[in-house]
Amino acid sequence: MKVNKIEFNMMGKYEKKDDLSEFAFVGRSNAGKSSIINTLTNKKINRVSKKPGCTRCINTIKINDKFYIVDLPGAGFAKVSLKEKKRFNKITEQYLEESEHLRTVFLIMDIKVAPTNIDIMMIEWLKSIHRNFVLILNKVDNIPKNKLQQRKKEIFKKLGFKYPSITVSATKKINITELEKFILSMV
Ligand SMILES: Nc1nc2c(ncn2[C@@H]2O[C@H](COP(=O)(O)OP(=O)(O)O)[C@@H](O)[C@H]2O)c(=O)[nH]1
Ligand SMILES: [Mg+2]
Repeated sequence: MKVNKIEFNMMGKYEKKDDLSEFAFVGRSNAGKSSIINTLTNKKINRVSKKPGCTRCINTIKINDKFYIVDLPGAGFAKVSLKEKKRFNKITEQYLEESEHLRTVFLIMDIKVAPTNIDIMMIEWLKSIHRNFVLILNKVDNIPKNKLQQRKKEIFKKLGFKYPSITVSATKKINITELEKFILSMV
């Protein structure tokens, strides 16, 4: 993605300042959320945006004064008690429920191990609040080409539905332009 201008902001609570479209990224820790955002924007955003004490903040990344990438905290999700497991963390939930400018949620999954219980819970939760979402099946470079269709079949069979998805590799830059096109078509 050609990025001429980039602006970072961190919020401990969702507050909206303008009418630009937003695209949120969520995912189980280690699925590659940061890598995808970095590859998409050609920037090492994590290095700039990770402030100590703000792991529970929403990071917004304003691109070219046109739209926002919203990096949502989901880490710790796996560690919470069983009772709480159906929930994202509070700030992520509040944002997903309240944002009026959120076009799509990208749910980052590791294609090799997907769907994990956490992936399934996130999908169920997004459905329950009627949010549009697209599954990003990341790390496709870990799957042999001749096994890819089978792997995807297994994933959708376990999910019980063929949700919209984009298969990518952040590190090998595979299909990232598909993700880019999708975003730009909805800005
Ligand atoms: N093989 C492979 N590894 C990846 C890919 N994307 C991310 N990773 C690795 O997965 C690990 C977690 O990535 P990171 O972006 O920090 O995940 P996050 O916790 O979801 O933000 C890192 O070691 C990355 O290098 C990918 O497309 N292919
Ligand atoms: Mg990360």
